[in-house]
Amino acid sequence: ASRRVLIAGNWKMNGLKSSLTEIEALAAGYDGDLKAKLDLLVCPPATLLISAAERLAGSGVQLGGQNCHPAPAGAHTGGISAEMLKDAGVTSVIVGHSERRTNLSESDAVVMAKVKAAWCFGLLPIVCVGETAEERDAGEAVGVVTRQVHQSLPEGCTASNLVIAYEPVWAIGTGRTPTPEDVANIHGTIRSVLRSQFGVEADGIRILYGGSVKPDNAATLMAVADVDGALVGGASLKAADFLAIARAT
Ligand code: G2H
Repeated sequence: ASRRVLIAGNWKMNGLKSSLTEIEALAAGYDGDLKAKLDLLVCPPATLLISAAERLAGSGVQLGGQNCHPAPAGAHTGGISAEMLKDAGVTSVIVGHSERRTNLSESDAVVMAKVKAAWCFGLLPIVCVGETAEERDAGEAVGVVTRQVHQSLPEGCTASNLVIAYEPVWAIGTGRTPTPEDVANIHGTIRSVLRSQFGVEADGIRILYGGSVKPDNAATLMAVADVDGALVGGASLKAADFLAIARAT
């Protein structure tokens, strides 16, 4: 199956009103060549979404949230629902990032509930999976990622309603990246788990790589089999770096 590349930027808890100039630079930099070859998505903090949506209007750059609450609405102080994201101009949402799985004890079951919440409001969930350093050293990387894919995804996943991001936890924000062989091994594993769960539909589901993607390693990582794009953290904060990654892809 041919899969359109997706380059997604995750600003995490970075970005103030002054950062909207970077959003404007992204909108201006997503030119005809880039539009022809890939989708570009930026996920700034929730406080900037409405302003970012205004800046991105008509540019083709997509806007995403970094998380959503599993419930549709209600007494959840501080929570942001999938419907609120939709209302702010968002089309995608990152779900189950390791920083939330680890630091906020987000389980596979919670991640699955968030995927369903995203679907309720027509958002495309980007579901993150990935092993820790300890799990990798113990030879458990394939097992952990397989379990996360199995247990985080509801029935009914298709190429148009799901994106997976493989982010080895030890590669996040560390400047360390797995070898192309390691990436190929895990992405191939995810592809076969998806195929066994969802059949031929799985062949169109995009699997992104995330963890210390930079302009100078993007081409190598993006050339790996079954890598359909990137989830970029630190290097997405500056439009020039983020666009350089997209161009290198
Ligand atoms: C992994 C990634 C973005 P970074 O978390 O999701 O961050 O590119 O900074 O490693």
